[in-house]
Amino acid sequence: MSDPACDSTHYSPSAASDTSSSCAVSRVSAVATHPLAKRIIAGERRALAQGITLIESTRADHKSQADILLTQLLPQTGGAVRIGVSGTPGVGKSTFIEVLGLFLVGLGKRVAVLAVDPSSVRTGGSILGDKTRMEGLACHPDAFIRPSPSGGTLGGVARRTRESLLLCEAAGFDVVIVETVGVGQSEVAVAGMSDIFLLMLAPAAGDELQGMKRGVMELADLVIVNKADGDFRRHAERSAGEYRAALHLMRPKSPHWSARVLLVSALEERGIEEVWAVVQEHRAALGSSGEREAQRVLQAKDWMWREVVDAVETVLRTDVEVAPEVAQVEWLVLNGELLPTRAAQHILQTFCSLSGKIAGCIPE
Ligand SMILES: Nc1nc2c(ncn2[C@@H]2O[C@H](COP(=O)(O)OP(=O)(O)O)[C@@H](O)[C@H]2O)c(=O)[nH]1
Ligand SMILES: [Mg+2]
Repeated sequence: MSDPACDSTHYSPSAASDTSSSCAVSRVSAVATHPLAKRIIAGERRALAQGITLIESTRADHKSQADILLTQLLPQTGGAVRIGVSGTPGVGKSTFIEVLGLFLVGLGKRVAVLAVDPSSVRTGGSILGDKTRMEGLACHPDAFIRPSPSGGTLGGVARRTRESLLLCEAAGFDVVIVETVGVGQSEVAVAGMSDIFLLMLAPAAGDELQGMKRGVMELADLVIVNKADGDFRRHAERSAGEYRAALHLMRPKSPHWSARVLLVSALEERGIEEVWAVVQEHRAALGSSGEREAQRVLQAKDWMWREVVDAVETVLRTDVEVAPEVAQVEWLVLNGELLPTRAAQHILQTFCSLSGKIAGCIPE
């Protein structure tokens, strides 16, 4: 189990001393005064779980505590290999992450697994709810598994996962794996918080390849064709060839890296070492060229803008005075009675009139 006692532990904000102002822009503080900060830096799993619970909380006082904690921990972050893993349900992600995770802890690494799954509220369970497939890893003292925060928009879930990732880094995890189901935008979100993005595919017939979303392939640094075993083996080999050909036709994601394709059997634990070798090769290629740092800076900037856009949209859609007007303008656009550009201008003007209200409107 992934330390359920920790996961369900609710952090008590009363124990924390909120010394900094929540409105002023505070720069990164070198002093970790938050009661959880030192314990997280010391690698205490329970404190890490409590920190993540704080991040996931929707209570305003918890939010400001989480901000303080994150700001204090920021200098300790950035040290992990951030791996994103995506693929359709049933492709074998959980099985693969379990095997890869155990391989890595076997190498002496500390491994954290997080999930981005905005559907968890609808389906009633998280993609990491199937812990049975990660039992070995979940029990390991050098591993930490955290299911997707339940509920909310993709933006909200992604933000909390990004922040949890930073906490895991502050806690000294060497590798953070972020898993997501292949549901369009969540892949973009996960690719936007990873150093390397692994797309896991099943052995497929040629026509399935045709139907595959090109955009998702373009995000991949490494395509893993899983289930290359038993009767699937031949299919897997042929699919790998087709994926290679498809990738060849796409523009490489980076001047220093062209996407690879590997065959894996998570079930038979084959191909795992090769995956890790490619991750390291990718790391070396992007590290020496300075691209990884540049990519992380860009990701942080994108994250900031995502936050701004999400917050603005939330205000426009939820504010009691403005939301009905926005809905009406939207309706006019839907009926072809108003140009989208005019509608946008109108909505932005309405937004400007709201400036006094914005401060308290951080999404979720
Ligand atoms: N044959 C075969 N089956 C696999 C492999 N990896 C996973 N599976 C099976 O595929 C099913 C779905 O696996 P799971 O890891 O839960 O997929 P997820 O939904 O992507 O997380 C399970 O029945 C696994 O046992 C593999 O490498 N080979
Ligand atoms: Mg799974």
